[in-house]
Amino acid sequence: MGQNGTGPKGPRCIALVGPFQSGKTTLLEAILARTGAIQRQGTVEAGTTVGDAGKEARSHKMSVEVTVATTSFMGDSYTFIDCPGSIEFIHDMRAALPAVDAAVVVCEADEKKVPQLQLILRELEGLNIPHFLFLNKIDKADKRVRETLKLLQPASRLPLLLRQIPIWNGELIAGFVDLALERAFVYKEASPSEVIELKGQDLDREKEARFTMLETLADHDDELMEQLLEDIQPPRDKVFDDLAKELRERQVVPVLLGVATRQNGILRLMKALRHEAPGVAETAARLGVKAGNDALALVLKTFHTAHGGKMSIGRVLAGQVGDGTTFHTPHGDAGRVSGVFKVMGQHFEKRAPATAGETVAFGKLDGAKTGDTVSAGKQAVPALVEVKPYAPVLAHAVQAKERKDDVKLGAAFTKLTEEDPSLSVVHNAENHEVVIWGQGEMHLRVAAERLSDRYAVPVSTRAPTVGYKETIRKPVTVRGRHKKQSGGHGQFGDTMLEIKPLPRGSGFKFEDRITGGVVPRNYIPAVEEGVVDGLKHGPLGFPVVDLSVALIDGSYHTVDSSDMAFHIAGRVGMQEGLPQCQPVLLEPIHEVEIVCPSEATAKMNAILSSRRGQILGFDAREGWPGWDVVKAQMAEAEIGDLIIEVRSATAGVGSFTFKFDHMAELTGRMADQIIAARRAAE
Ligand SMILES: Nc1nc2c(ncn2[C@@H]2O[C@H](COP(=O)(O)OP(=O)(O)OP(=O)(O)O)[C@@H](O)[C@H]2O)c(=O)[nH]1
Ligand SMILES: [Mg+2]
Repeated sequence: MGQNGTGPKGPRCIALVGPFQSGKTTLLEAILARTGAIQRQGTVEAGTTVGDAGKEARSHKMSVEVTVATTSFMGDSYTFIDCPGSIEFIHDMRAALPAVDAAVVVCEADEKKVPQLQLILRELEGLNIPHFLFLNKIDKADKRVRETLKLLQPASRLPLLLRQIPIWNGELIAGFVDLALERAFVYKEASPSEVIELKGQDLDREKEARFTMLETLADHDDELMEQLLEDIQPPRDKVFDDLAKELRERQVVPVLLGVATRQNGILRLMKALRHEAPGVAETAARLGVKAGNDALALVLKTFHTAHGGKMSIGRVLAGQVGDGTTFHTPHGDAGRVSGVFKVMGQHFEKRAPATAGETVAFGKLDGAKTGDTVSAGKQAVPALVEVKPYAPVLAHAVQAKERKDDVKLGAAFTKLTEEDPSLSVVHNAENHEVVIWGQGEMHLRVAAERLSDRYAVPVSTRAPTVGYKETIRKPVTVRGRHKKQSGGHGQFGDTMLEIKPLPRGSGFKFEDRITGGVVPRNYIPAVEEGVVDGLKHGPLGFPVVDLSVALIDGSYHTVDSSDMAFHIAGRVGMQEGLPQCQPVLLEPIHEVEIVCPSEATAKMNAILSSRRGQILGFDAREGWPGWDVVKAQMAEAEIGDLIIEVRSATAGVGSFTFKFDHMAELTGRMADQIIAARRAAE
């Protein structure tokens, strides 16, 4: 039985989330070591952690995908989902969150990371996921915890509830007082903290902080409020019950302290999770799962492992999943489970069937994707959640280093985007470029590394081609003629074309103004095709748009004329006519909406101006106090690597969306350079 009367609630699934580099992977390591799942605590520096075991994470010393690890504590199983902190990899966290019972938000006393914290708390608040704050790295604390909380509070919509206060030894934090337990602990490295007795000033501070905690709890508990007003000490069990209730009802965010590298505060965190975090029944209810016996699971991540084939990590929300369970997804069949595995980072260990609450890997299940709802009943259960990836912000053109790998590359793209739906691949039919879109520079770099390492297709990347086009400014009437006399059958086609500019955005129009059958009707489609052919590559090197071409005259030969001859005649007419029409370059202009913390808004304006941006205005971001939206029109060429500047000016949290608006003429030196570069490339 727990200290608040609630007992173990079976297997739990807990997400470790938080700003970039706050210590999530280290915390997972500390938890695994503390609960005996691993012998020794590894470090991120030495590359010995259970998390970040993939080649890309190790080499960049940061998490680039979720790590899942299961341990047990006081007889219950706990699966932790260590999520990457970088906003570029946030989709992995967003896809995993719906299935968890609670989240531990690992953060630091760092003002610069407050917007990131806010971003993550927003996700949790939106999904109604109970969460704790774990204030990590307090070995480096340079301010009072209460000041830190003041700093962090604006990031959270819910009140932060400090439930531990530090015991200072000079400039260092030596331990903590648990305000609910009313007990003081002195940290011991890698072993349980030692209980001590509080005296003097420390005791006074404890009383005051405890009172503040109770006051916050009393905001949602009238009985407790009365007790406080009448100066009655509430029973300890009542305080624990309130803590659990208000966490689960998402009225407060309890704050715990610790040092992940030294395993300080780990046991208290585990006990808080054990006693206060909801179990799978509540989570299933939150997701709207209907009670039933058929197996149902949420796939939080799929991996294509080097040896074991595909693995789908799933939280079982109902029923039992064993070898041979056949799953369906709302969009078709997911396949048969071939092996159920306990997950420890990149290590998978075959195990017995999994029951509701457990988080395991399902072998094979080829049809499952990250985020899928999979069910084993006769009829597929509709998707419990749909996590749409954020719009991509950066693109690279990708090419297999060796031609022979082209087919393999296509298959690798499929696996890559299945594992990480925040990556997308677009084939540009116009120039045959294959472009991969993602959430930032590191995201795309890791994607390219994965193609090379995980899928054995070495690739090269470069900036994608900007969608330049060209148009004309002057009308012209031109003759397009094709005549060939070679031996027997000749070729003859003769056309007179009137080429005229059209307003921006009109595209292309073809008009047949032939009278008297000077060009027989059946050849006219061939002329049009030839003209269209001639538009593919204008005199400046780009597709030609916004013009009309009328076939006004021509002649034919009863024997030598053919579709082919008229097709060529039409194309020749365009090739001769267009250069006389004062061709001009067109560049795509997009409407861009940047979101950023307000203190970065001035910087955004400067960035936009330096990139030929036309600022349309800025506004407060709706529903996001302390954030702005800046709107601008910008040339596609300038948007290319815009995200890199936006991120660096906003401590990683700024982002943008964009939408094509119009094509605009570009003249002068810049245009000359683009045209020259195009010629050089051809
Ligand atoms: N001093 C101190 N350093 C810590 C503590 N916890 C983690 N670190 C260090 O902080 C750095 C980042 O730790 P990680 O565990 O990789 O952080 P993370 O949150 O997983 O990082 P991402 O997943 O990339 O966002 C490493 O250098 C850790 O050694 C701590 O409690 N105290
Ligand atoms: Mg990490």
